[in-house]
Amino acid sequence: MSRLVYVLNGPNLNLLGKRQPQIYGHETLADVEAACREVAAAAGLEIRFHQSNAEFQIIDLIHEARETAAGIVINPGALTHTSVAILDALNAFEPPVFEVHISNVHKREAFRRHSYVSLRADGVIAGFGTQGYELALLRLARLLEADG
Ligand code: CA2
Repeated sequence: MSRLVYVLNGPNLNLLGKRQPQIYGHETLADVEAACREVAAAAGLEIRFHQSNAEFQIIDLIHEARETAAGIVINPGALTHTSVAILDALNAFEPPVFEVHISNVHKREAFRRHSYVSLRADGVIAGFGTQGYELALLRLARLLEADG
């Protein structure tokens, strides 16, 4: 049984730790990747960690995940609020999908409260900072254990 999890990050998340630390904190995306790798290794998961500013690349990665992955953790960035195409790609992916937002999107502008991805996600984490990625990976590991 696959223990491979795709951790996908959308537009502008490459700027993490470099701008707007009051909203997104001081950790860089490289820090997030390192923390995810540590949690994944301890939980017996393998991860593929990606960031792209291009919607089509995220869709291609979701398609790639369909072949091999046991789950997806995705922070689609602003595409959360706009992308029916990412929703459609996730709808074609059967294993669990967890949506992560570093900030509490419900405490911000009204347009951030709507997520196309939440129509597919099995769970949503928002406002837990970059720790949200780690929590989503732990949940996936638990679900995979239960599956045997
Ligand atoms: O809170 C989140 O994780 C978001 O997905 C981040 C997106 C935003 O559009 C969503 O509404 C909520 C923005 C990602 C941009 O990240 C930056 C990080 C540092 C500096 C500038 C942008």
